Amino acid sequence: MPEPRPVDGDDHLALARESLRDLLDDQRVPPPVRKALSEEYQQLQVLLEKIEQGHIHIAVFGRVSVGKSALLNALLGETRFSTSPLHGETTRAAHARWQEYDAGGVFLIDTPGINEVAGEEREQLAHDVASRSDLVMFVVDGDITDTEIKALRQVKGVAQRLVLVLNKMDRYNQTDRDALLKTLRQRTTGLIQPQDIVTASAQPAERIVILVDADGNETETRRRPQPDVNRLRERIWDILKAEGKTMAALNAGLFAGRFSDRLTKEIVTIRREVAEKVVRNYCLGKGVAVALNPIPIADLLAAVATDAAMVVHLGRVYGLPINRGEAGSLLKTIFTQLMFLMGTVWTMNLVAAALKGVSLGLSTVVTAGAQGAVAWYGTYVVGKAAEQYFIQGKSWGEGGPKRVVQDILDSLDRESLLAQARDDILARLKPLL
Ligand SMILES: Nc1nc2c(ncn2[C@@H]2O[C@H](COP(=O)(O)OP(=O)(O)O)[C@@H](O)[C@H]2O)c(=O)[nH]1
Ligand SMILES: [Mg+2]
Repeated sequence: MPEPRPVDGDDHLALARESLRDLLDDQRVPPPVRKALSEEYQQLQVLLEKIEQGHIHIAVFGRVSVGKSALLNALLGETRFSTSPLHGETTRAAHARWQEYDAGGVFLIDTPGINEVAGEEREQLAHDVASRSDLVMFVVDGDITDTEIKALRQVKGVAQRLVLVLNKMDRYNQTDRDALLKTLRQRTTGLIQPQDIVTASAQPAERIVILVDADGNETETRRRPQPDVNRLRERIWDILKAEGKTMAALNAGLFAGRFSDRLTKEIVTIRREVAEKVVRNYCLGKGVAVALNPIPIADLLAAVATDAAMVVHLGRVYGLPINRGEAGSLLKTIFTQLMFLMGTVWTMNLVAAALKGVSLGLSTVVTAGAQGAVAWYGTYVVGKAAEQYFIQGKSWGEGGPKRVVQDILDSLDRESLLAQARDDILARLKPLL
Protein backbone atom coordinates (compact mmCIF):
# COMPACT_ATOMS: atom_id res chain seq x y z
CA MET A 1 0.00 0.00 0.00
CA PRO A 2 1.49 3.37 -0.92
CA GLU A 3 2.19 5.60 1.99
CA PRO A 4 0.18 8.81 1.87
CA ARG A 5 2.48 11.76 1.38
CA PRO A 6 2.92 13.42 4.75
CA VAL A 7 1.72 16.99 5.04
CA ASP A 8 4.92 19.01 5.18
CA GLY A 9 5.91 22.56 6.02
CA ASP A 10 5.35 23.75 2.48
CA ASP A 11 1.73 22.60 2.54
CA HIS A 12 1.21 24.31 5.88
CA LEU A 13 2.70 27.48 4.48
CA ALA A 14 0.54 27.36 1.38
CA LEU A 15 -2.53 26.95 3.55
CA ALA A 16 -1.52 29.77 5.87
CA ARG A 17 -0.84 32.03 2.91
CA GLU A 18 -4.25 31.27 1.52
CA SER A 19 -6.08 31.98 4.76
CA LEU A 20 -4.21 35.26 5.24
CA ARG A 21 -5.03 36.33 1.69
CA ASP A 22 -8.67 35.38 2.16
CA LEU A 23 -8.87 37.49 5.28
CA LEU A 24 -7.23 40.45 3.57
CA ASP A 25 -9.44 40.24 0.51
CA ASP A 26 -12.76 39.48 2.20
CA GLN A 27 -15.12 41.94 0.52
CA ARG A 28 -17.95 41.20 2.92
CA VAL A 29 -16.24 43.04 5.76
CA PRO A 30 -18.05 46.35 6.20
CA PRO A 31 -15.81 49.44 5.79
CA PRO A 32 -16.31 50.63 9.38
CA VAL A 33 -14.96 47.30 10.62
CA ARG A 34 -11.95 47.57 8.34
CA LYS A 35 -11.33 51.02 9.71
CA ALA A 36 -11.63 49.91 13.32
CA LEU A 37 -9.16 47.09 12.70
CA SER A 38 -6.77 48.95 10.41
CA GLU A 39 -3.76 48.21 12.60
CA GLU A 40 -4.53 44.50 12.60
CA TYR A 41 -4.99 44.57 8.84
CA GLN A 42 -1.56 46.08 8.52
CA GLN A 43 -0.08 43.34 10.69
CA LEU A 44 -1.84 40.79 8.54
CA GLN A 45 -0.22 42.28 5.44
CA VAL A 46 3.22 42.20 7.07
CA LEU A 47 2.68 38.61 8.10
CA LEU A 48 1.64 37.62 4.60
CA GLU A 49 4.78 39.20 3.17
CA LYS A 50 6.83 37.47 5.82
CA ILE A 51 5.64 33.99 4.95
CA GLU A 52 5.77 34.72 1.25
CA GLN A 53 9.45 35.52 1.65
CA GLY A 54 10.05 32.62 4.02
CA HIS A 55 11.22 34.81 6.87
CA ILE A 56 11.62 33.44 10.37
CA HIS A 57 11.34 35.72 13.38
CA ILE A 58 13.19 34.91 16.57
CA ALA A 59 12.72 37.08 19.62
CA VAL A 60 14.29 37.25 23.05
CA PHE A 61 12.17 37.75 26.09
CA GLY A 62 13.00 38.05 29.74
CA ARG A 63 13.80 40.26 32.70
CA VAL A 64 15.90 43.36 32.43
CA SER A 65 19.65 42.71 32.29
CA VAL A 66 19.57 38.95 31.96
CA GLY A 67 21.63 39.40 28.79
CA LYS A 68 19.04 39.30 26.03
CA SER A 69 20.80 41.80 23.81
CA ALA A 70 24.17 40.20 24.56
CA LEU A 71 22.76 36.84 23.57
CA LEU A 72 21.61 38.09 20.19
CA ASN A 73 25.00 39.67 19.59
CA ALA A 74 26.76 36.44 20.52
CA LEU A 75 24.56 34.48 18.14
CA LEU A 76 25.33 36.94 15.37
CA GLY A 77 29.02 37.10 16.21
CA GLU A 78 28.89 40.88 16.04
CA THR A 79 27.54 43.72 18.13
CA ARG A 80 24.23 44.66 16.62
CA PHE A 81 22.26 45.33 19.75
CA SER A 82 23.41 47.54 22.56
CA THR A 83 23.99 46.03 25.97
CA SER A 84 24.44 47.75 29.27
CA PRO A 85 25.55 46.73 32.74
CA LEU A 86 23.26 49.24 34.39
CA HIS A 87 19.74 48.63 33.43
CA GLY A 88 19.69 47.02 30.05
CA GLU A 89 19.58 49.43 27.15
CA THR A 90 16.26 48.25 25.84
CA THR A 91 14.21 48.93 28.94
CA ARG A 92 12.55 52.23 28.17
CA ALA A 93 8.91 52.30 27.14
CA ALA A 94 7.67 48.80 26.66
CA HIS A 95 6.16 49.71 23.38
CA ALA A 96 9.20 51.38 21.98
CA ARG A 97 10.16 50.12 18.59
CA TRP A 98 11.89 46.80 18.82
CA GLN A 99 15.22 46.38 17.25
CA GLU A 100 15.43 43.90 14.49
CA TYR A 101 18.26 42.44 12.56
CA ASP A 102 17.93 40.43 9.39
CA ALA A 103 20.49 37.64 9.16
CA GLY A 104 19.54 36.10 5.85
CA GLY A 105 15.82 35.70 6.32
CA VAL A 106 16.11 34.97 10.03
CA PHE A 107 15.12 38.08 11.92
CA LEU A 108 16.42 38.52 15.43
CA ILE A 109 14.22 40.71 17.57
CA ASP A 110 15.44 42.42 20.71
CA THR A 111 12.82 43.47 23.24
CA PRO A 112 12.58 45.55 26.39
CA GLY A 113 12.93 43.63 29.64
CA ILE A 114 9.77 42.49 31.33
CA ASN A 115 8.80 44.98 33.92
CA GLU A 116 8.64 43.42 37.34
CA VAL A 117 5.95 45.81 38.46
CA ALA A 118 3.37 46.42 35.76
CA GLY A 119 1.59 43.13 35.36
CA GLU A 120 -0.78 44.25 32.66
CA GLU A 121 1.89 45.84 30.55
CA ARG A 122 4.00 42.72 30.91
CA GLU A 123 1.16 40.63 29.66
CA GLN A 124 0.73 42.89 26.66
CA LEU A 125 4.45 42.75 25.95
CA ALA A 126 4.48 38.97 26.22
CA HIS A 127 1.57 38.78 23.87
CA ASP A 128 3.05 41.15 21.32
CA VAL A 129 6.45 39.49 21.31
CA ALA A 130 5.03 36.01 21.09
CA SER A 131 2.50 36.75 18.40
CA ARG A 132 5.02 38.25 16.04
CA SER A 133 7.74 35.62 16.48
CA ASP A 134 8.07 32.07 15.31
CA LEU A 135 10.42 31.24 18.11
CA VAL A 136 10.88 32.91 21.47
CA MET A 137 14.05 32.56 23.52
CA PHE A 138 13.04 33.13 27.09
CA VAL A 139 16.18 34.21 28.94
CA VAL A 140 16.93 33.85 32.65
CA ASP A 141 20.21 34.29 34.48
CA GLY A 142 19.67 32.15 37.52
CA ASP A 143 16.84 30.40 39.27
CA ILE A 144 13.56 31.34 37.71
CA THR A 145 11.39 33.75 39.72
CA ASP A 146 7.62 33.58 40.11
CA THR A 147 7.23 36.63 37.91
CA GLU A 148 9.29 34.91 35.25
CA ILE A 149 7.23 31.73 35.49
CA LYS A 150 4.09 33.80 35.05
CA ALA A 151 5.54 35.59 32.04
CA LEU A 152 6.74 32.29 30.63
CA ARG A 153 3.19 30.96 30.81
CA GLN A 154 1.88 34.05 29.07
CA VAL A 155 4.39 33.70 26.25
CA LYS A 156 3.81 29.98 26.01
CA GLY A 157 0.10 30.58 25.45
CA VAL A 158 0.78 32.49 22.26
CA ALA A 159 4.24 31.59 21.00
CA GLN A 160 4.72 28.92 18.43
CA ARG A 161 7.95 27.63 19.86
CA LEU A 162 9.80 28.40 23.04
CA VAL A 163 13.30 27.71 24.32
CA LEU A 164 14.53 28.61 27.77
CA VAL A 165 18.04 29.99 27.95
CA LEU A 166 19.98 29.96 31.19
CA ASN A 167 22.52 32.71 30.59
CA LYS A 168 25.60 33.98 32.49
CA MET A 169 26.85 30.46 33.08
CA ASP A 170 30.38 31.79 33.53
CA ARG A 171 29.29 32.94 36.98
CA TYR A 172 28.75 29.39 38.18
CA ASN A 173 30.94 26.36 38.67
CA GLN A 174 29.97 22.99 37.27
CA THR A 175 28.21 21.78 40.44
CA ASP A 176 26.11 24.91 40.69
CA ARG A 177 25.26 24.77 37.00
CA ASP A 178 23.98 21.22 37.30
CA ALA A 179 21.92 22.06 40.36
CA LEU A 180 20.49 25.17 38.69
CA LEU A 181 19.57 23.29 35.57
CA LYS A 182 17.89 20.64 37.64
CA THR A 183 15.65 23.08 39.54
CA LEU A 184 14.91 24.90 36.32
CA ARG A 185 13.71 21.68 34.73
CA GLN A 186 11.57 20.89 37.72
CA ARG A 187 10.02 24.32 37.91
CA THR A 188 9.15 24.40 34.22
CA THR A 189 7.77 20.87 33.97
CA GLY A 190 4.83 20.85 31.61
CA LEU A 191 5.84 24.20 30.18
CA ILE A 192 9.11 23.37 28.48
CA GLN A 193 10.73 20.16 27.30
CA PRO A 194 14.07 19.44 29.04
CA GLN A 195 15.90 19.48 25.68
CA ASP A 196 14.64 23.02 25.10
CA ILE A 197 16.44 24.33 28.17
CA VAL A 198 19.97 25.39 27.21
CA THR A 199 22.81 27.10 28.98
CA ALA A 200 24.87 29.97 27.57
CA SER A 201 27.41 32.64 28.40
CA ALA A 202 26.60 35.51 26.11
CA GLN A 203 29.05 38.01 27.45
CA PRO A 204 31.21 36.46 30.14
CA ALA A 205 32.55 38.85 32.75
CA GLU A 206 36.13 40.04 32.39
CA ARG A 207 38.71 38.01 34.20
CA ILE A 208 42.00 39.11 35.63
CA VAL A 209 44.73 37.25 33.86
CA ILE A 210 48.29 37.27 35.16
CA LEU A 211 50.88 37.32 32.44
CA VAL A 212 54.46 36.33 33.18
CA ASP A 213 57.15 37.57 30.79
CA ALA A 214 60.52 35.96 30.01
CA ASP A 215 62.15 37.68 32.97
CA GLY A 216 59.54 36.39 35.35
CA ASN A 217 57.76 39.77 35.71
CA GLU A 218 54.10 39.41 36.41
CA THR A 219 51.52 41.81 34.95
CA GLU A 220 47.83 41.80 35.53
CA THR A 221 45.44 42.35 32.63
CA ARG A 222 41.71 42.07 32.22
CA ARG A 223 40.43 39.73 29.56
CA ARG A 224 36.92 38.97 28.47
CA PRO A 225 36.51 35.27 27.68
CA GLN A 226 34.82 34.31 24.40
CA PRO A 227 31.04 34.01 24.49
CA ASP A 228 29.66 30.54 24.54
CA VAL A 229 26.35 30.14 22.76
CA ASN A 230 27.10 26.98 20.81
CA ARG A 231 24.47 24.82 22.47
CA LEU A 232 21.83 27.50 21.92
CA ARG A 233 22.81 27.98 18.29
CA GLU A 234 22.63 24.25 17.68
CA ARG A 235 19.27 23.91 19.38
CA ILE A 236 17.78 26.78 17.36
CA TRP A 237 19.26 25.38 14.20
CA ASP A 238 17.80 21.94 14.85
CA ILE A 239 14.39 23.39 15.57
CA LEU A 240 14.46 25.53 12.43
CA LYS A 241 15.58 22.62 10.26
CA ALA A 242 12.91 20.34 11.64
CA GLU A 243 10.04 22.70 12.16
CA GLY A 244 10.92 26.09 10.68
CA LYS A 245 8.39 26.15 7.90
CA THR A 246 5.68 24.53 9.95
CA MET A 247 6.36 26.96 12.78
CA ALA A 248 6.07 29.96 10.51
CA ALA A 249 2.92 28.54 9.00
CA LEU A 250 1.34 27.69 12.33
CA ASN A 251 2.25 31.08 13.64
CA ALA A 252 0.59 32.74 10.68
CA GLY A 253 -2.36 30.39 11.03
CA LEU A 254 -2.74 31.23 14.70
CA PHE A 255 -2.57 34.90 13.93
CA ALA A 256 -5.16 34.49 11.21
CA GLY A 257 -7.38 32.61 13.64
CA ARG A 258 -7.11 35.27 16.32
CA PHE A 259 -7.68 37.90 13.69
CA SER A 260 -10.85 36.38 12.35
CA ASP A 261 -12.16 36.05 15.90
CA ARG A 262 -11.59 39.75 16.38
CA LEU A 263 -13.16 40.43 13.04
CA THR A 264 -16.26 38.45 13.91
CA LYS A 265 -16.58 40.25 17.23
CA GLU A 266 -16.11 43.64 15.63
CA ILE A 267 -18.68 42.87 12.95
CA VAL A 268 -21.14 41.72 15.59
CA THR A 269 -20.60 44.91 17.61
CA ILE A 270 -21.14 47.13 14.61
CA ARG A 271 -24.18 45.19 13.45
CA ARG A 272 -25.67 45.41 16.92
CA GLU A 273 -25.18 49.16 16.97
CA VAL A 274 -26.81 49.56 13.59
CA ALA A 275 -29.63 47.18 14.50
CA GLU A 276 -30.33 49.12 17.71
CA LYS A 277 -30.70 52.32 15.69
CA VAL A 278 -32.94 50.62 13.15
CA VAL A 279 -35.17 49.17 15.86
CA ARG A 280 -35.45 52.46 17.71
CA ASN A 281 -36.40 54.28 14.52
CA TYR A 282 -39.25 51.88 13.90
CA CYS A 283 -40.24 52.11 17.58
CA LEU A 284 -40.51 55.86 17.36
CA GLY A 285 -42.47 55.70 14.10
CA LYS A 286 -44.89 53.24 15.59
CA GLY A 287 -45.16 55.08 18.90
CA VAL A 288 -45.91 58.41 17.28
CA ALA A 289 -48.47 56.84 14.96
CA VAL A 290 -50.30 55.19 17.84
CA ALA A 291 -50.13 58.34 19.97
CA LEU A 292 -51.69 60.38 17.18
CA ASN A 293 -54.33 57.80 16.50
CA PRO A 294 -54.93 55.80 19.70
CA ILE A 295 -56.38 52.34 19.24
CA PRO A 296 -57.92 49.94 21.75
CA ILE A 297 -55.43 48.50 24.16
CA ALA A 298 -56.02 44.94 23.03
CA ASP A 299 -54.98 45.87 19.49
CA LEU A 300 -51.70 47.40 20.52
CA LEU A 301 -49.73 44.21 20.29
CA ALA A 302 -51.54 43.18 17.13
CA ALA A 303 -50.56 46.46 15.59
CA VAL A 304 -46.98 45.59 16.40
CA ALA A 305 -47.32 42.55 14.19
CA THR A 306 -47.40 44.73 11.13
CA ASP A 307 -43.79 45.70 11.52
CA ALA A 308 -42.61 43.53 8.70
CA ALA A 309 -40.53 46.33 7.26
CA MET A 310 -38.42 46.46 10.39
CA VAL A 311 -37.75 42.74 10.25
CA VAL A 312 -36.79 42.90 6.58
CA HIS A 313 -34.47 45.79 7.41
CA LEU A 314 -32.86 43.85 10.28
CA GLY A 315 -32.28 40.89 7.98
CA ARG A 316 -30.25 43.15 5.72
CA VAL A 317 -28.23 44.49 8.66
CA TYR A 318 -27.27 40.92 9.58
CA GLY A 319 -26.48 39.96 6.00
CA LEU A 320 -29.41 37.49 5.99
CA PRO A 321 -32.00 39.07 3.73
CA ILE A 322 -35.58 37.77 3.95
CA ASN A 323 -38.70 38.67 1.98
CA ARG A 324 -41.94 40.15 3.33
CA GLY A 325 -43.60 36.76 3.50
CA GLU A 326 -40.86 35.32 5.68
CA ALA A 327 -40.92 38.47 7.77
CA GLY A 328 -44.65 38.01 8.26
CA SER A 329 -44.35 34.50 9.60
CA LEU A 330 -41.43 35.51 11.79
CA LEU A 331 -43.60 38.24 13.30
CA LYS A 332 -46.44 35.83 13.81
CA THR A 333 -44.15 33.55 15.77
CA ILE A 334 -42.91 36.39 17.95
CA PHE A 335 -46.40 37.78 18.43
CA THR A 336 -47.73 34.36 19.48
CA GLN A 337 -45.01 34.13 22.11
CA LEU A 338 -45.76 37.62 23.37
CA MET A 339 -49.46 36.89 23.67
CA PHE A 340 -48.74 33.59 25.30
CA LEU A 341 -46.30 35.07 27.78
CA MET A 342 -48.32 38.07 28.83
CA GLY A 343 -51.67 38.56 27.13
CA THR A 344 -53.77 41.71 27.40
CA VAL A 345 -53.56 41.98 31.16
CA TRP A 346 -49.91 42.67 30.74
CA THR A 347 -50.64 45.33 28.16
CA MET A 348 -52.83 47.16 30.62
CA ASN A 349 -50.15 46.91 33.25
CA LEU A 350 -47.79 48.41 30.74
CA VAL A 351 -50.08 51.33 30.08
CA ALA A 352 -50.33 51.84 33.83
CA ALA A 353 -46.54 51.77 34.06
CA ALA A 354 -46.22 54.20 31.17
CA LEU A 355 -48.58 56.55 32.98
CA LYS A 356 -46.69 56.27 36.24
CA GLY A 357 -45.82 59.65 37.76
CA VAL A 358 -48.43 61.50 35.73
CA SER A 359 -51.50 60.64 37.75
CA LEU A 360 -52.88 64.17 38.14
CA GLY A 361 -54.69 65.99 35.36
CA LEU A 362 -54.44 63.27 32.81
CA SER A 363 -54.55 65.10 29.54
CA THR A 364 -55.30 63.35 26.29
CA VAL A 365 -51.79 64.07 25.14
CA VAL A 366 -50.32 62.22 28.09
CA THR A 367 -52.57 59.19 27.70
CA ALA A 368 -51.89 59.17 24.01
CA GLY A 369 -48.20 59.38 24.79
CA ALA A 370 -48.56 56.46 27.17
CA GLN A 371 -50.27 54.32 24.59
CA GLY A 372 -47.65 55.31 22.06
CA ALA A 373 -44.97 54.32 24.56
CA VAL A 374 -46.51 50.89 24.93
CA ALA A 375 -46.53 50.49 21.15
CA TRP A 376 -42.94 51.68 21.11
CA TYR A 377 -42.01 49.12 23.73
CA GLY A 378 -43.83 46.29 21.93
CA THR A 379 -42.01 47.06 18.70
CA TYR A 380 -38.75 47.15 20.61
CA VAL A 381 -39.32 43.66 22.02
CA VAL A 382 -40.28 42.38 18.57
CA GLY A 383 -37.20 44.00 17.04
CA LYS A 384 -34.90 42.51 19.68
CA ALA A 385 -36.44 39.06 19.20
CA ALA A 386 -36.05 39.25 15.42
CA GLU A 387 -32.48 40.45 15.89
CA GLN A 388 -31.72 37.45 18.07
CA TYR A 389 -33.13 35.20 15.36
CA PHE A 390 -30.71 36.71 12.84
CA ILE A 391 -27.76 36.65 15.24
CA GLN A 392 -28.25 32.92 15.61
CA GLY A 393 -28.15 32.56 11.84
CA LYS A 394 -31.91 32.52 11.18
CA SER A 395 -32.68 30.20 14.03
CA TRP A 396 -34.40 30.40 17.39
CA GLY A 397 -31.78 28.15 18.93
CA GLU A 398 -32.36 25.22 21.22
CA GLY A 399 -34.87 26.89 23.53
CA GLY A 400 -37.10 27.97 20.66
CA PRO A 401 -38.84 31.36 20.22
CA LYS A 402 -40.42 31.22 23.67
CA ARG A 403 -37.05 31.18 25.40
CA VAL A 404 -35.75 33.99 23.22
CA VAL A 405 -38.74 36.25 23.87
CA GLN A 406 -38.74 35.41 27.56
CA ASP A 407 -35.01 36.19 27.87
CA ILE A 408 -35.52 39.51 26.14
CA LEU A 409 -38.39 40.48 28.42
CA ASP A 410 -36.30 39.51 31.43
CA SER A 411 -33.28 41.48 30.31
CA LEU A 412 -34.99 44.74 29.38
CA ASP A 413 -35.39 47.53 31.89
CA ARG A 414 -39.05 48.08 31.17
CA GLU A 415 -39.59 51.16 33.30
CA SER A 416 -36.72 53.11 31.87
CA LEU A 417 -37.48 52.07 28.28
CA LEU A 418 -41.08 53.20 28.71
CA ALA A 419 -39.95 56.52 30.13
CA GLN A 420 -37.54 56.99 27.23
CA ALA A 421 -40.27 56.07 24.77
CA ARG A 422 -42.72 58.51 26.27
CA ASP A 423 -40.20 61.34 26.25
CA ASP A 424 -39.18 60.61 22.67
CA ILE A 425 -42.75 60.48 21.48
CA LEU A 426 -43.84 63.61 23.31
CA ALA A 427 -40.81 65.47 22.02
CA ARG A 428 -41.80 64.44 18.53
CA LEU A 429 -45.45 65.34 19.06
CA LYS A 430 -44.91 68.76 20.64
CA PRO A 431 -44.41 70.68 17.40
CA LEU A 432 -47.58 69.06 16.01
CA LEU A 433 -49.83 70.09 18.89
N1 LIG B 1 28.77 37.45 33.61
C1 LIG B 1 28.02 37.58 32.54
N2 LIG B 1 27.44 38.75 32.27
C2 LIG B 1 26.65 38.86 31.16
C3 LIG B 1 26.43 37.75 30.31
N3 LIG B 1 25.60 38.16 29.34
C4 LIG B 1 25.33 39.44 29.56
N4 LIG B 1 25.98 39.88 30.66
C5 LIG B 1 25.97 41.22 31.21
O1 LIG B 1 24.66 41.53 31.67
C6 LIG B 1 24.40 42.92 31.49
C7 LIG B 1 23.10 43.11 30.77
O2 LIG B 1 23.19 42.60 29.46
P1 LIG B 1 22.17 43.03 28.34
O3 LIG B 1 22.43 42.20 27.15
O4 LIG B 1 22.18 44.50 28.16
O5 LIG B 1 20.81 42.60 29.05
P2 LIG B 1 19.31 42.80 28.55
O6 LIG B 1 18.74 43.89 29.36
O7 LIG B 1 18.65 41.51 28.88
O8 LIG B 1 19.36 43.07 27.10
C8 LIG B 1 25.58 43.48 30.70
O9 LIG B 1 26.44 44.11 31.59
C9 LIG B 1 26.26 42.24 30.15
O10 LIG B 1 27.64 42.41 29.99
C10 LIG B 1 27.08 36.52 30.62
O11 LIG B 1 26.94 35.51 29.92
N5 LIG B 1 27.85 36.49 31.74
MG1 LIG C 1 18.74 44.66 26.03
